[in-house]
Amino acid sequence: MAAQYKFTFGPWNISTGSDPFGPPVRAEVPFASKIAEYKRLGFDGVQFHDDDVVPADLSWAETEKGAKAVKKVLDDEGLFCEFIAPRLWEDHRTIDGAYTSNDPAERKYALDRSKKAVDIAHIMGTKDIVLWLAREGTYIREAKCPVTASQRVLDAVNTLLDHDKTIRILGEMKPNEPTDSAYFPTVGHFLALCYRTMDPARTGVLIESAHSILAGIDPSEDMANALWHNKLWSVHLNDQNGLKYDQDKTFGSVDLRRAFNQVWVLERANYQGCIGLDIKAMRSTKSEHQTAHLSNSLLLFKRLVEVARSVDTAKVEAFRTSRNYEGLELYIINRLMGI
Ligand code: 3MF
Ligand code: MG
Repeated sequence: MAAQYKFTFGPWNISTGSDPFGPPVRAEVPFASKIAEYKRLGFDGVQFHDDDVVPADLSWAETEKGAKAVKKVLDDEGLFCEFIAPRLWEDHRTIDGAYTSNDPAERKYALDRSKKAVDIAHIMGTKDIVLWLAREGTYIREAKCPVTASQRVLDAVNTLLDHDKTIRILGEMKPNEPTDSAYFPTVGHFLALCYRTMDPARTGVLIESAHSILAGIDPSEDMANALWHNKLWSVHLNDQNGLKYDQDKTFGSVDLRRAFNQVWVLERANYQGCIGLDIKAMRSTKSEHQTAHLSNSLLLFKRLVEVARSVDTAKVEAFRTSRNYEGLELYIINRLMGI
């Protein structure tokens, strides 16, 4: 079943378990061993940051050589690269943000590095560039001009669209963390930006469940609206227990109904993008179970697809016609409980 879906995750989803309050609890897994896990776990493709492929700031000759070597590893494993995301939040030159830093030299670094990420994507055989605007925001309102910041993000997107006329830009929006207040905090904000770019047809979104929840929006609502715009080009499915730090929990593990709603919307709208996961193992997880959060999420997604396909649409229509949403709710919950 679900043969039409392609499943992906990023190598950062197999992690050491370190958090802001404690050191690693699992050994670092070498890149080659992570790649070897994908097919075994039932995945088809890999999401990359630019520096997951090759370390940042190498010469172009070294970057090209390194990227070609990683592409060969993927080809040998029968995997594809879903997207490249410039990791603009770990460098000392992006402490105050990247495209929206107050320092022109730092803004230039961010743009140069992003263009290089586009060139890496070209070698890796993908047209999709994901922009998670991690540090494009502030801790206090007065630190940067927020109106200028909006223009700077638009200028950056246009610069990349112009740099390579074949790429697509996918904004991955998140309202906070690491900054207190992010520019373009929601999917809706970025969709509005898409229409102001030099090529709206090449700008869209990747929606992460937890990010929408942190913004107080049901992820299935965000997904449905982006699908209506024909701009939902990828997803990061996961789950989130209330308004706290970004948890990246196993898909469906907190709120099965909310997870089902996302699957329902994707299924009914004939979503064509990849099913990407962005999920962290619990810190307490032992090394021998360090990929269970990925296989469990995949299993839960597939089971929810089965539930969505088992729903009798004639029954749903009858409930709608008679405005019997109490009955419809019980019908859906019964399907989820296998009744
Ligand atoms: C942060 C995220 C990021 C992005 C990744 C690819 C580290 O909340 O979701 O994960 O998904 O950078 O865009
Ligand atoms: Mg994500």
